Amino acid sequence: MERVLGEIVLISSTSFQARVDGRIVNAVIKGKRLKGQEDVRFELWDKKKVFFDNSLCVGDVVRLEFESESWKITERQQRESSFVRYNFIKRKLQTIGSNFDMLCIIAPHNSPAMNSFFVNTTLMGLDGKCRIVFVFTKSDLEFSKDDQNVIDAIDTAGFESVRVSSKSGDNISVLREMVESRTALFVGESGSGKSTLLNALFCKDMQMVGELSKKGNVGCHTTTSSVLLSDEKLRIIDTPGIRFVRPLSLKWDGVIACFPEFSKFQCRYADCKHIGESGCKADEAAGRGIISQVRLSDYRRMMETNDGKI
Ligand SMILES: Nc1nc2c(ncn2[C@@H]2O[C@H](COP(=O)(O)OP(=O)(O)OP(=O)(O)O)[C@@H](O)[C@H]2O)c(=O)[nH]1
Ligand SMILES: [Mg+2]
Repeated sequence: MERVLGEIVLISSTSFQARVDGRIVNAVIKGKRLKGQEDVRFELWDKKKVFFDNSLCVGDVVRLEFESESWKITERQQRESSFVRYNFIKRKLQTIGSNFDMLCIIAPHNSPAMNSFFVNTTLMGLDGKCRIVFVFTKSDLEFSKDDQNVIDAIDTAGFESVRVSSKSGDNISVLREMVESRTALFVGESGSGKSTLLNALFCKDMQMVGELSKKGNVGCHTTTSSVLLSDEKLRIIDTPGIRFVRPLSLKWDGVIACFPEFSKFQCRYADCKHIGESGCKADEAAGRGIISQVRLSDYRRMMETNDGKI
């Protein structure tokens, strides 16, 4: 019996597509339960509260065997990194990609409108260490001073960012250089231009692109499942649009790691959560421009959304 390692490149409702020795094969899970390692995220998430939906995701490295004329997946290897989001329908956290070494958080300058809450809280879905780049798309469109503030706040917080336009070609070669020789995971709201950007980077139509809805100027969920696309130089995981991560049961260390600039001020109590406790210095720091007011507001909104579950 042939036994090999492969990687999951696409998941459909009934089976998986895996790349094995450079070719794509269809495979199913052998037996009822897949053997596998614990995920990296278990360090950051409260194991007692968290429910994960899927046993496999795009990017997973798996062991397969060829048996009775078909490929069977017998085991998943430990994930080096992963990205989760809360699935409102299934009421579970769902892993949408793994084993990437670059996370691109994609937000449009406009159309749909810049969503600072998305920009400032999406990093919470990441588990594992990797290069993080905020990609602000559609730079050919007009944007407001408030939108500019959101972008500036990301720079001030110390994150890497790039502004691109798939339409005019602005900075596409800069981003291509950044993603080359890496595995990049694209996450963003529906309509933010992820698939268009992927096509621009590959210089060919790899993914379908959707129009925005005429009514709300929002995306129409054109990409419906994650997919790993690659050529000799690029490896990019395109994902379906997400509204926000909602990191229920992410531990405090995981939350505060997404706001590294909050270490620039010191509150009276070391375990201050910056949500109005006495001796909290967050507002003063925002007033003095040490941290951004937008990021502090989004942080507090996220803490409320999570119902104090952190
Ligand atoms: N003006 C302008 N429009 C863009 C740009 N990039 C993408 N668009 C438009 O934005 C719309 C949505 O693009 P998609 O690439 O389908 O967005 P997506 O993020 O993949 O959306 P989902 O698959 O639904 O998650 C399309 O109408 C694109 O033509 C850009 O750089 N400038
Ligand atoms: Mg898409």
